[in-house]
Amino acid sequence: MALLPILRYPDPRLHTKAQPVAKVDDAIRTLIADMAETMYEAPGIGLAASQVNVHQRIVVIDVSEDKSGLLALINPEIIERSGEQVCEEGCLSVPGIYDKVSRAEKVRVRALNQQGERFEFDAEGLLAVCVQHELDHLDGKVFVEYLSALKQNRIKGKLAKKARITA
Ligand code: GNR
Ligand code: NI
Repeated sequence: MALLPILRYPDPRLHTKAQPVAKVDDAIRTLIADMAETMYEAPGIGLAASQVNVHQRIVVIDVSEDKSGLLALINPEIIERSGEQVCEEGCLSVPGIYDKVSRAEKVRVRALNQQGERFEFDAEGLLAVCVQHELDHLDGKVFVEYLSALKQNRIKGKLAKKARITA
């Protein structure tokens, strides 16, 4: 097991479009275990491979309170969406910044599991938000891009200042 470094916005590598996983093998399963460890340690409720500079379509999610609900999704797709909800979002790649984003209330997701088998599930509420947030990462999109240009510039300024202090 290993903790992986998380890219910080506005790192341009966060805008890379991830490629589909061609074969679910031990290297992919090891990456998923390391991503889960990194997510729990952060702590966060989701992590996309893009955030650890691996540009393959893999995400881990756990919205449970006791680490009992790990979901690993390979090549995930949203095949149905309905309704609307506004949630205060945060992101491990944009530490300390929280703002409201409007998303679908319910989604149906199709993905491969760690055995390479296709499965589908319905998500709503926070799980649906997290799925949409993570799939955006795989397409190179960070939640702050839904905010106004003014807010995005303020966030870039804040994070740059923080990076200078921590460096
Ligand atoms: O830990 C996280 N919390 C969160 C809260 C509201 C909406 C989305 C998220 S995802 C985030 C982890 C992360 O950055 N995943 O990409
Ligand atoms: Ni995120």
